[in-house]
Amino acid sequence: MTISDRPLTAMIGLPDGPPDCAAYGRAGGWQAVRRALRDMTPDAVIDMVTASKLRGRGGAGFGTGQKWSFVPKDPAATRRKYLIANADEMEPGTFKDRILLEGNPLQLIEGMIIAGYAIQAGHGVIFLRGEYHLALERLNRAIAEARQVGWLGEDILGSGFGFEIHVHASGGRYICGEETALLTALEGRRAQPRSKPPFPQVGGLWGAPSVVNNVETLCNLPHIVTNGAEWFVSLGLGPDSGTKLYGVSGRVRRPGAWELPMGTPLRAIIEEHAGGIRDGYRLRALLPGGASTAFLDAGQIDIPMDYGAVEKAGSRLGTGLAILLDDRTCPIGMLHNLEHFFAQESCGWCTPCRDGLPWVERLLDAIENGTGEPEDLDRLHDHARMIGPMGRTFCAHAPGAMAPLASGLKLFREDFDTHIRLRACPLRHAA
Ligand code: L3W
Repeated sequence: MTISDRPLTAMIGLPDGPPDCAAYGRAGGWQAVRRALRDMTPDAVIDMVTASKLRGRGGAGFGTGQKWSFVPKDPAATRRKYLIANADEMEPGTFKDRILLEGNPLQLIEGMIIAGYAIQAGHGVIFLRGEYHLALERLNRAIAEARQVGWLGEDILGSGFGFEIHVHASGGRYICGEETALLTALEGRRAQPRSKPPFPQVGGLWGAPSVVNNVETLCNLPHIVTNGAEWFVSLGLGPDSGTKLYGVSGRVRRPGAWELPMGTPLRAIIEEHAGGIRDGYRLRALLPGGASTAFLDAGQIDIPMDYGAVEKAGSRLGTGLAILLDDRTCPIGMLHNLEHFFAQESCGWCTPCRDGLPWVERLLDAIENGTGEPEDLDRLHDHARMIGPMGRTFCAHAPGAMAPLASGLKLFREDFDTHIRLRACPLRHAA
């Protein structure tokens, strides 16, 4: 792979740490913002990003150009539109945005100026996970330097376009990553999701048109504007364009994250990049893109990791960072751990989620610890049926929580039965 085949991480991991404005420029940075602000209209930038087929990298995969196109084009409203980078990376098993934030904050800043210009927003906000202390320090340093040399502020490059960026460190709840809860939190209120529509692009922060894009999505923009939409499309191996930060955690030889062509087969990610499963273990199943995706069976690892292929296999690409389950880890224990997280992170606004998730957690706790009854399985199925589909709860939190449960109930049926019959975990029983 040449450097231009992994544009997002080409400047990451340098011996001197993240580049400053001058080093970033010497390595090809700032070309895109120059091109966009000097030679392109905002609509031409939106058209280019639409043609690149860039899709949101936070999990949902919505078309970026299409999302921007919903923002009203009122020139007088420039100061009252917002661009928000969703850097609240709290999805279990996911650590891709952290690499981009810590490794090259200027790439995100350049991407945000381009996005801000495209939608004509005067203000950008980076909503950052509260625990990302190093990223906070590096982002603030990079923003201050960019402001000092004129990449941020009034009238950038004499274009008449001005843009400012502020960093907001999150109070630390998973729900803040949901775009409408994020907006509510930014307004200084308790982070509860809002109903959509109105979508943020029309009525977002303080009611103003706002776009919320994931960090990885925004980091792709300088490369698209510099190299063109066709180049970006050519990077993907299948129907989706660009590269993706894929990752693996679990019992592999080299857990980590790697920038690879979009559509790289899951097997190659696990075996070549993560070094394969550790000796003495066997792969049983995996969550392809974070805790809120459905389990895939070990026999499905020949699928390409693109949005359509993973969906066809019964799950979602999600964040693209897989969590592996091996044959010596109890699947009920893993599910219990995941549902504990989801129950704890429910915002409490709607009853099915607030009451349903702790109930699921208690049932899994009982089964794992040998006090479960056969009827508990029916109760778990009922929960998956009742709060799994979208629309039964206020936001996607409970449906996300039910994705591993519903798929786990099918895939690990025997494990559930054995736990209930033995009144103990068979793995612990055998040890
Ligand atoms: C205008 C319409 N806009 C959809 C926009 C919407 C949003 C985007 C996606 O995220 C994902 C899930 C998990 N008119 C629109 C429209 N939009 N229809 O498109 O929207 P949606 O509703 O499909 O998804 P969402 O609720 O925004 C759910 C992932 O988030 N997740 C966690 C992710 C965690 C990380 C991390 O830690 N880095 O990313 C949890 O559920 O994968 O796919 O902007 O406005 N008709």
